[in-house]
Amino acid sequence: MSASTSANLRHDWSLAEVKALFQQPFNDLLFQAQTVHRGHFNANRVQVSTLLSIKTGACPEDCKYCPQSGHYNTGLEKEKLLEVQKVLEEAARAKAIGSTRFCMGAAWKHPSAKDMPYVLEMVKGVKAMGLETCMTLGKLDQEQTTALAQAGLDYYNHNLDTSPEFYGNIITTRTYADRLETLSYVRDAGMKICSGGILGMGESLDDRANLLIQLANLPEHPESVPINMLVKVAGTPLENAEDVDPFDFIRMLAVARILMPQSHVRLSAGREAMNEQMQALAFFAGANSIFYGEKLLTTANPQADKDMQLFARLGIQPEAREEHSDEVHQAAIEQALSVHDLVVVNAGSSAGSEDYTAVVLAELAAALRAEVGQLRRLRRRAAI
Ligand code: SAM
Ligand code: DTB
Ligand code: SF4
Repeated sequence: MSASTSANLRHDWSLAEVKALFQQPFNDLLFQAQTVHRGHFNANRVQVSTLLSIKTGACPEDCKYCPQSGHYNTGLEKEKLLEVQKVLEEAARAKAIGSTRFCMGAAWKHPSAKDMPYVLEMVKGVKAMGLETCMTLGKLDQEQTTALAQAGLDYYNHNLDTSPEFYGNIITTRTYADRLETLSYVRDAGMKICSGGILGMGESLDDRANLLIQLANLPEHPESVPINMLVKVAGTPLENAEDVDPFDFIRMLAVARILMPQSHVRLSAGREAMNEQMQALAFFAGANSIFYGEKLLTTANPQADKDMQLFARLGIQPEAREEHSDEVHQAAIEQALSVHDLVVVNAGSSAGSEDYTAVVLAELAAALRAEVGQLRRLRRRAAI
């Protein structure tokens, strides 16, 4: 397959074709995936997103993999919807460690009318910080989808999780058709789709292939395709599920890359159980996105500095944030001014050879000292 233009994107994959990709010798599959990858992306850049659970636990759905389902006893402390300010603080932390997208997840069947205004405030606030915004809140209706898009939501995450055939073994409280409907609302509202699945729930090769076929045969490929390795949580029905063969997990990433050449394929949950060699192989297979920061929603993720050390050893650079319009900068400054007395705007250039931050801050401090001195003199004069 040629790996150059979007005209080559296919939406008509058959099970036989996709299984043939999976069943190639490992090196042939990886070579093909890496070739496709290089045709569409800089192979040494990886996008980094940070997750935050904005509403944890007591979910009415019965997803057998999920520590947040109220149907199972996983010992998780349930929490109410976080306050907007707290979410913005966490987003600022994510930005400070170099994340470019902030993904907010809620353990809901769907958002309620009561919660929507807060959720929309979160989107606006995070967007104003210059971060890409992503939410995963369960099923949406059309009105909610439009409201999220208007608030500035960039991505909506809603996973198909597995094949339509295997789905009923994992979830009974929400249908596959419901998930496809939510995805179509998200697309119609002009947002980007993040949708993928989980390996390690006892699914067959056909199920893995059929999940990827469902995603690739959508009218447009999801821009982001998270491939999760099941995190086995005690108390869930899948706590003792059989391990996935690491090479089969890499094969899944490689086939996702070949089927959806322009999408970001995310090496998603489960990295705590993967060694660095396996993660390097995942990037070679075409994964070019990760969740970054020490926590996923409720379970552990590698420490941020460990990830940066791995990137450095592999010569990988985190993907830069997208360029933003003047309006976005303006909104970010206004948002900062609404909570702080003093906002320092430091313009820089990625093309520069030196970091002038310290010089700019020193000059600003001198200017502020002069200003304060002048104010004091004026006050003294007024008092005489
Ligand atoms: N409640 C919303 C929903 O399900 O649409 C959003 C949050 S939910 C936790 C998001 C996704 O996380 C799930 O669709 C699933 O793919 C993934 N996930 C949840 N628990 C997981 C686990 N133990 N291991 C791997 N992935 C998991
Ligand atoms: C996705 O595909 N994986 C993320 C995100 N989308 C929302 C969630 C992983 C959750 C892992 C279990 C937990 O931490 O609760
Ligand atoms: Fe609820 Fe989402 Fe977990 Fe399913 S995956 S139980 S919908 S939080």
